[in-house]
Amino acid sequence: MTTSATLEEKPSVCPLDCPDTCSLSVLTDGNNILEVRGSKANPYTAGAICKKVSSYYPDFIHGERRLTTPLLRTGPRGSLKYSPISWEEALDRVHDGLTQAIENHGPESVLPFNYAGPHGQLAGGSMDFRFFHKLGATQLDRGPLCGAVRGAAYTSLFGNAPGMEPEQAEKSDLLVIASNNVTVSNLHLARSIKAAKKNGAKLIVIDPKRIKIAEQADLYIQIKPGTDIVFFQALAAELEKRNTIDKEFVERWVFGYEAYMNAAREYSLQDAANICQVPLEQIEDFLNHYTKAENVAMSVGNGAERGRNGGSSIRAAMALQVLSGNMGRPGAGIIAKQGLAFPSTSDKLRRPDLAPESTRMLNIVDVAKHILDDSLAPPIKAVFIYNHNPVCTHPDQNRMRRALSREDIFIVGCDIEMNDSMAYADVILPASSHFEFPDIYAAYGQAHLQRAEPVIPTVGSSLPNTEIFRRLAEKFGMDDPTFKADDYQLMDDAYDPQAPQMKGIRPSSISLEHSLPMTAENDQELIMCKTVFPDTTTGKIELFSADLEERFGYGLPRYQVVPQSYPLTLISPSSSKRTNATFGGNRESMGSEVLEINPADANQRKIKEGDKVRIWNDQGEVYLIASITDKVKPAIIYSPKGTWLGSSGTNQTVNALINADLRADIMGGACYNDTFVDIETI
Ligand SMILES: Nc1nc2c(c(=O)[nH]1)N[C@H]1C(S)=C(S)[C@@H](COP(=O)(O)OP(=O)(O)OC[C@H]3O[C@@H](n4cnc5c(=O)[nH]c(N)nc54)[C@H](O)[C@@H]3O)O[C@H]1N2
Ligand SMILES: Nc1nc2c(c(=O)[nH]1)N[C@H]1C(S)=C(S)[C@@H](COP(=O)(O)OP(=O)(O)OC[C@H]3O[C@@H](n4cnc5c(=O)[nH]c(N)nc54)[C@H](O)[C@@H]3O)O[C@H]1N2
Ligand code: SF4
Ligand SMILES: [Mo]
Repeated sequence: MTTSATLEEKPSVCPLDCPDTCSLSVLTDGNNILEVRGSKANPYTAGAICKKVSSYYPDFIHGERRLTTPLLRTGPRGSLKYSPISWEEALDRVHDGLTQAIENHGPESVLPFNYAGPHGQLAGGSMDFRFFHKLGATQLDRGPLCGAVRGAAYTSLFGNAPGMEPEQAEKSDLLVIASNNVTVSNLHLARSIKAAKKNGAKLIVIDPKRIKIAEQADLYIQIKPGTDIVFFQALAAELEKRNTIDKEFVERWVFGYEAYMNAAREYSLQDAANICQVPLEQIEDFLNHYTKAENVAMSVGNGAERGRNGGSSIRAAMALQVLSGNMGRPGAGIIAKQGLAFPSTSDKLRRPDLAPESTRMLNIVDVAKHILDDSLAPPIKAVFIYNHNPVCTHPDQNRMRRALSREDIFIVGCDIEMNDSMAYADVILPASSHFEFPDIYAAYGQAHLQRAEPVIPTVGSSLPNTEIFRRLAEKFGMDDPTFKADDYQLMDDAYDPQAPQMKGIRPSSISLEHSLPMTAENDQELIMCKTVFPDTTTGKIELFSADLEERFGYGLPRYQVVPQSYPLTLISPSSSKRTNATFGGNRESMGSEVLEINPADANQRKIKEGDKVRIWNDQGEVYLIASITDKVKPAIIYSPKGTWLGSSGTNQTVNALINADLRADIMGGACYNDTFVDIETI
């Protein structure tokens, strides 16, 4: 029995795919996670965490879905019929399955199918990458599932130089929040916004949905999704007309001004009002706030990237900050890409040099299509799913399920808990959670490097990803020291200990009680064009990108009209109950998910509050519960991402309705939000 004397608070870090990467304090009795709270080790997250982590983590670690032993499939794929086996047998079977594919079709017939489930550098991608590189397996371009469009939009302007830390927003006198559901997706920014507002700052929110933060806004703009490009280009042209372009800044720092403005001048404010479905007075109001403010901070989230105008919209939003000279001062800038502040040495950690030259690279969004393609040379014959729940998170869920149902491919699954994707695996390897192994954590929404030690022993016979791949490497005869590096060596391979921001501290010895701030030189905050500088080929901020022109024909952002096949547009953003599909198995998530719909659309279809509704298109159908609200625009409906199959009576989720073959303008990004559907009561 547990006595209070054995209870202990231990430091940890949240590993979920969330920009904030909170420092945690975990109450444990030595074997179990009893409570998860925020800690002050990271001054940005400073003791506050989201409700889902505090409420659902103990069940995630110790609940009935937890995988505690290797499993062998004994029934049809998806049937959840499995028998426990030993690690020895499991690893032998994985070895045999992969070897058979390699012998018959070559190493590229093996596909590591992983995304970013854990954000620790070790669990997220270290020994596993070394193993698959050495094996010569097909490589996966993972960015198109999330982040690559927004990331490339940013780096096309600034190169690999970090944007402003979210804390700096407190020094701004105007905050522009576009396509970012702050209170759900990156809640600590809401705290900085609150602090800024207390100092008198104004807030503008641009989002098709009147999200929670919009309730506090001085101006809320309910934009039509996919049209921000026009909104921001028209504003750029108007700034020029009003003579409020910061010419000095542009002269010194900007490349491609004329080309950009030429394109922007095509749109008047009235065009923007028409195309973006925004009242002209609101656009005028935006301009008044914007030109009056001294230091504007802008956060452009991922929402807008998930459509065909994604890259263009995000670039045009960021370009406005450049044209107006909102850079070079504390509180003026773009809150983005803090990840670039960390001195990552990922090649040393992941060793891409071990892979044979010209190993093929596939877009992650195309995986199901490729698995089903018998003419692909070589075909995909073995799939290793880990750090990823593709059945619940990819577009075109039904195609993904058809692909993973092929009996002639060998599927390995590796996860912490049983889920809808693991249910397709031939062999399941139980992974330990981050509470059970050491790891090091950068972040993608703030600039503090953190480290954690395990707070409980491994649960059941689960093993950390690093150890699983060490053992697999050994099975495959990879006996070089590269494949034997322990977790602390891997940490030291992940970041450059000589980088000034490391202050002489080895990554593996970062304090567990204090995060390490990734500052600019001489401990200064990250201020573009003052303490950090554009890292582009021209050394300037590039409003015209030769690289995006060459790769995608998008040297400049450009609006395209998106053809619509059904009357309603379905947006599926972050849910406060889940991180992507993580915690989707919790009972709070297993009931029917909500569908938000405008009263006009509901009335037209005789839908009443709380009705069970059927949402469908050519690809699938889903049952959801109608919530009628004017928070959403007419013709736009909302249902959050990350539900599991069992949550809808059709055994499909909204991801079944998303077309996997549509791509954003740049980077081959998935178009979750270009989903067109119709809806009826059932
Ligand atoms: N409809 C819709 N769908 C979307 C989006 C959308 O906007 N709309 N957005 C997308 C976005 S933003 C993203 S990032 C993707 C994310 O998609 P996924 O990466 O598939 O989602 P996650 O739930 O974050 O994580 C996947 C799995 O990693 C496992 N995991 C965590 N830690 C470990 C570990 O240490 N070892 C192992 N082996 N497994 C571990 C978790 O248990 C979880 O099952 O989904 C996308 N899907
Ligand atoms: N609680 C929770 N937090 C999360 C996640 C989660 O699943 N749950 N997921 C994490 C991950 S992986 C990611 S990538 C981030 C994503 O987090 P965010 O950056 O917030 O992105 P989304 O949630 O996709 O969408 C945010 C907002 O964009 C709006 N939007 C959609 N299209 C457009 C458009 O064209 N223009 C404009 N102006 N707005 C638009 C939507 O209405 C939505 O309110 O959140 C992370 N944080
Ligand atoms: S999911 Fe995000 S907000 Fe919640 S604890 Fe983790 S890092 Fe913090
Ligand atoms: Mo994401």
